[in-house]
Amino acid sequence: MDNNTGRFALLRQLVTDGITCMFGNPGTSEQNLLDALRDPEFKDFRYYLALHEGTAVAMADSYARALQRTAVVQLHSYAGLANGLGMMYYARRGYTPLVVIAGEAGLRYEALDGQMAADLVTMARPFVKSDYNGPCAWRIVDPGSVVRLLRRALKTAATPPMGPVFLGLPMDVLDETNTEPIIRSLPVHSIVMPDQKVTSQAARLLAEAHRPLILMGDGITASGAQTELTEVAEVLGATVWGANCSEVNMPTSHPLFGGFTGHMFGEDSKPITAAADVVLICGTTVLPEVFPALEGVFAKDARIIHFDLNTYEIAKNFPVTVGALADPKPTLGLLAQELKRVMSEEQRADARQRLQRQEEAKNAQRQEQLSRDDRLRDQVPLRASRFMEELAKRLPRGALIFDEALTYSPELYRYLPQDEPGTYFQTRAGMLGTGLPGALGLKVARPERVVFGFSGDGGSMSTIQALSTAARHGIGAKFVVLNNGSYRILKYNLQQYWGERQQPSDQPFPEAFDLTPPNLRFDKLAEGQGVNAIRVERPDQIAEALARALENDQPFLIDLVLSSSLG
Ligand SMILES: Cc1ncc(C[n+]2csc(CCOP(=O)(O)OP(=O)(O)O)c2C)c(N)n1
Ligand SMILES: [Mg+2]
Repeated sequence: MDNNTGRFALLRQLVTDGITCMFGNPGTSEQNLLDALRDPEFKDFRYYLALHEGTAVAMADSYARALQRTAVVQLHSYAGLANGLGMMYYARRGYTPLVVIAGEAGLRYEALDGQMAADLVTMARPFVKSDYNGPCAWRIVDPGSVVRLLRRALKTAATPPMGPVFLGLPMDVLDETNTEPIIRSLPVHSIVMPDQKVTSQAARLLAEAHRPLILMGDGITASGAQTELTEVAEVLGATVWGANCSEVNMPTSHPLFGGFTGHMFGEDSKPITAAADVVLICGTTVLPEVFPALEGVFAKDARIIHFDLNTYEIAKNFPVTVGALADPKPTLGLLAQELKRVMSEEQRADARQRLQRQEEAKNAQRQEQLSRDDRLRDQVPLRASRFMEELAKRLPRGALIFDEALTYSPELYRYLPQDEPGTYFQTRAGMLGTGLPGALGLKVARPERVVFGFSGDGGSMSTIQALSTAARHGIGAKFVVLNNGSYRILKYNLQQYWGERQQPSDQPFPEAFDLTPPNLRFDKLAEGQGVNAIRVERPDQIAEALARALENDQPFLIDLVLSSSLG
């Protein structure tokens, strides 16, 4: 093969940057790139074939999250890009570093408006990360700038605040001779801290709080600031709530971890946020709900402190008292020191009391939930809590979980606390179908670990072809499909809508909220794609199903038939 063209240079740059694989779905306008991948030079580079672009991007997202490293996705022309855009938005909301590439027929055809001609850069722009210069989507138009632009893409994706970027690859440009040097691309260092005056002011305000609250999200994990965040919470006796929180940003079994503010309704999070007199916000958006509250989110005289690497999020919707460009890890570390220095004996005693009260309330609530689960343990149709209880007894230490359990996520948290950073990953941004490919990306990233992915029946049907990727590449993730025959979450949400309008909650739901008929058989859908599976309908079948799932390192699916009741 004539290996001095742009397509080879592009692959060499990826390898130089430590990229060892690509997720994708090819078409004719990427044939030259796929053809180059056959060269023995790239024999160690893996191409994971996904049979839908949503699956490819979602796999790349969780792979990048698990390794905290940029992932590369290859899509086909406008058609493949369009199919992948929803998952790119999902990655953007979670700051996942992705380089998405897509081929085009060639610059020489520009004037002809042929089949598949489309402005890929404009299509990608609303779905990629933006920086100072606008949305990070580019197209290579000169054979001497293939590597230059790829390096820019790699650097930009990995520079905080991270996110997906796009690069359009006209075929003819990649077929030209390329002599660009291949040099490692490095992210821009961004460990920045506000100056001492700012952290001191924040510490003073927080020390005086009677009802402090911390709102945090995935910016904590991106910075590796879990320990510092927990320390600040402990010193202050402040309850911590996750918002846009899809990773282990704080051990969830910690007494001061309050829970998640939720994805849907501002009216649900308002009682939490409005009760505080001083709020520390770090590494999150305020607030990420679909229907956020427009007013009254914070108490009238509350002091708001927001430290973030994404300055766009600071005071985006509500005024703040102190806002600063800040990397969470060093900034929270310094803040904890400063708090210890300035807090009076009385303030410390109050903080200890708050911690104790919160611990008691959390324990009482947990006991109540467990005894409710206990009453439902033996029910048929099954309750998710029974399955989670049995799984918790058998799950090996260090196992990774991908959670698109949606309406069953509370049961998942209850039995499988998320305490160890890097072991738990949740869907976000309202994107459906992340569960199956999410588990696959985790297993590709961490093949030595057991990986469980949870997904609803609705979510699973969106990306069901992910199972064929598992079988083809021998990716031994375990899938649990929570099969309740419905889009159950839509029913809860409609009930809330009715409630807000003083309408009865027992009206019939739209028929489109039910997935039955037909009676979906996920065990058969799995077997038809080369993945072994079992259907579980009764409590006494759970143990065997889990034993089979865990007996080897092959992919395996559990079709868990659950009660669809809204209780
Ligand atoms: C691409 C896309 N289509 C539709 C929706 C709307 N939606 C959100 S959740 C949901 C249903 C989820 O059902 P399932 O996965 O079965 O979980 P359950 O609610 O039953 O727990 C739908 C249709 C969406 N968020 N994204
Ligand atoms: Mg469902």
